[in-house]
Amino acid sequence: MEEKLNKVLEAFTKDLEGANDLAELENLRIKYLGKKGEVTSLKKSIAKLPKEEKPKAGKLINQTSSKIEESLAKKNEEIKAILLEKKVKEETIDVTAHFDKYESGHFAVINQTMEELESIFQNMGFDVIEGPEVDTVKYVFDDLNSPKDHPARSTSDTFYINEDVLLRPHTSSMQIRVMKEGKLPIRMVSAGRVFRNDEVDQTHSPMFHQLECLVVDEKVSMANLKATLETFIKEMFGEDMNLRYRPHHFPFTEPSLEVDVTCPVCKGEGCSSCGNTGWSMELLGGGMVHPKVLEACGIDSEKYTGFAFGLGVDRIAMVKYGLDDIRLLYDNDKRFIEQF
Ligand code: FA5
Repeated sequence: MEEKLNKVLEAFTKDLEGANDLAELENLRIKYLGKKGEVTSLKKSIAKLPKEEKPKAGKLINQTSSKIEESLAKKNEEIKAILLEKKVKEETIDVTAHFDKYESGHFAVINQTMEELESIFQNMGFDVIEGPEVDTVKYVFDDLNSPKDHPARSTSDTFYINEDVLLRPHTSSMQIRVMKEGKLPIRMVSAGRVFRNDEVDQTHSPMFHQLECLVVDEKVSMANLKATLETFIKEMFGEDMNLRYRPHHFPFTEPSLEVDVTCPVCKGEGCSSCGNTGWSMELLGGGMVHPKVLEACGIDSEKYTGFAFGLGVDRIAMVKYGLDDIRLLYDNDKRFIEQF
């Protein structure tokens, strides 16, 4: 029996050397220790041995089985280690390999301009506040002293949601909201989207942006309005920018004015883009707050005066960046957007 077992062990050792993967190991286990395996067959043959030889043969067979099992287990670990090493090598990340570049977005020009404007006014001591895009006829027209037959009230100019509620066509309703809070003095700006039934052209869009400015205090005068406008325009565009004031009419300011600045293309010399006037398109409207508006908001117009203006943020961006068409701001053409 001992001799037979030694031969089995010898054969197993040879087989084991040639085994290179886990499947081959399993085949070896079946070949030697399986139900019909060589060691198992010898075990079965014990029954035929003389009684006195049985214990020794049993012991030898068990020892052989254990040796085979141990060797299989050891080889199993070795093969697993080799496989793991191979896997790690194959899965190494090549940090120099090319991969698609991810582009991150940024604020649109309009939002950049709005933030720049707000920060200029903030530095001048103004509060920056936000307001609703959907507002009421009362705040947008009635309290702003707009006559019932004012053309801006018509449905052909303004987008109504119902009789009393509309998409604000200007940010001036924010004057009313702030004044009605009753905290004086007031120094505020409020920027955001506004909506008008305007035909699209080079300088008009049905959805655009305004920044409203309101100051109410004792002894506020037209000189304060001019000084504020001049400080902000020069801060935004540079010292060599001039302002042109033109008389105008708004129901909520008296007197009222409109403002243009030096043509950004020809610097005032006169060119085709400014129609040889040397001035930009109209940038803003403003004036001294009408006493009737102050009174509608519960402010004593004998004691307090104020100025207000509303500027077109889109047009400010056009002047700042030399854009000849407002549609560039809304077309989302990457060639344009990526320049900012
Ligand atoms: C107003 O909207 C007044 N609420 C401004 C105001 C405020 C006056 C406070 C007095 C006191 P106006 O309709 O002119 O005014 O518009 C103001 C600015 O918005 C214009 O100067 C222009 O820069 C811009 N704007 C007007 N319509 C459009 C449009 N369709 N597309 C782009 N910008 C526009």
